[in-house]
Amino acid sequence: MRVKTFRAPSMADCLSLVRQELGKEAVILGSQSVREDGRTLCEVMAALEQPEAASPARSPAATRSVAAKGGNGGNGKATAGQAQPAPATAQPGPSGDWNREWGEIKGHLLALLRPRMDFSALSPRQRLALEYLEREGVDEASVLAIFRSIVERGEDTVIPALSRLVRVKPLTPEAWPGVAHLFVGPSGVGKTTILLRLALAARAATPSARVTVANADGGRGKGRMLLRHFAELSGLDYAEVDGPEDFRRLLDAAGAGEAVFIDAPSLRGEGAMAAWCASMGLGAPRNLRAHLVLSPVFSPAQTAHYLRVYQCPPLASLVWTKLDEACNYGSLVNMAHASSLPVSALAHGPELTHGMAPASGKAVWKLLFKHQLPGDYADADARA
Ligand SMILES: Nc1nc2c(ncn2[C@@H]2O[C@H](COP(=O)(O)OP(=O)(O)O)[C@@H](O)[C@H]2O)c(=O)[nH]1
Ligand SMILES: [Mg+2]
Repeated sequence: MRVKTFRAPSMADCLSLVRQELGKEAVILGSQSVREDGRTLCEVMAALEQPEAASPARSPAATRSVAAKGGNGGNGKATAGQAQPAPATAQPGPSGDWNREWGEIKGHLLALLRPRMDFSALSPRQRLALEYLEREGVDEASVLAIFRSIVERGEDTVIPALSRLVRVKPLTPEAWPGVAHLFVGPSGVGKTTILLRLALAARAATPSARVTVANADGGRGKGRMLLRHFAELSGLDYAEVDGPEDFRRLLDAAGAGEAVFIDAPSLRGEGAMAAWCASMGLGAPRNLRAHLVLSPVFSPAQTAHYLRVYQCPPLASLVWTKLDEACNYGSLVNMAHASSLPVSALAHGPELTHGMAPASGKAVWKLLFKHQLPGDYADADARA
């Protein structure tokens, strides 16, 4: 989609600029009055669905404006009817700056939509809840999604809209039957720890079942040693995964009922995990599910970046760790919205024997609204 803002002294002038530049198919996203050099201008944001085949020499700016009669504040460059660039690029570039430009487009759209998010359409309790979520670091796009969801359905409370946005799928054998689990995410976030916790939980739940922990982290010594050591101490099977053949074997074992948990390497660069999956023969794996392990202590920019690094075909859920070290939990909502993935597990301490709970709606709400960690109350209460 190509998005541009246009400025002119009147709405009619603006629309004629839009037609001239984007054609009859252009969609008007919004309009507002703006002050420029002491003059009031009309600003229209318009979009064209069809991407341009080969755009002409790309201008560094995408806001076109028609200066009001009488010039543009004395520099004499712009006159009525003449397009004048202003600093607001919104046309996607050919390569890696797509994400930055999409961020800008979203910023423009949200700025336009924000005035339409009229909190007076909500009940006082809903308003308080949304204002609270904003203070908790829930971003504008997510608040807007919740607001629209409530208003469209005329609901009385906030929780149903939040539940549609932040879905949960507990990381238990019942909810994920016959699949192997791959834990992906940045170094130090707690992948090996959560994997071992889950393996120990699987062992405790069914002592007769075979439970395998596997290291796919190539040459990384420390995580591998930790895994191997704990596997030996706890009677878990241990495996090294170096290529497609090893993965095939493990996936077959998982399909046959074995509990399989695999530690993935930390990677760098957007798209890196998808490339790694392809190199391991995991382009479209039948029964492998990857879980992106993140912590709310990361900044929003970092969390969004990790989603781009670790996006891959088997990615199926988000696991949140180090909840005990965070001061708010808005990122759980933001990432649920950005990724459309359910939350599957919540980790809240470094100990292996406890400090992890399969996700439940109630556990997420308690965290978000009361800052209560899953370990602060009985498990049964979290699942209620
Ligand atoms: N406070 C806290 N520490 C954690 C949590 N999960 C893991 N850790 C600690 O974080 C460090 C890195 O964990 P590790 O599992 O090795 O991370 P990995 O590099 O992603 O595999 C270890 O010292 C863990 O004990 C958690 O939920 N809370
Ligand atoms: Mg590790």
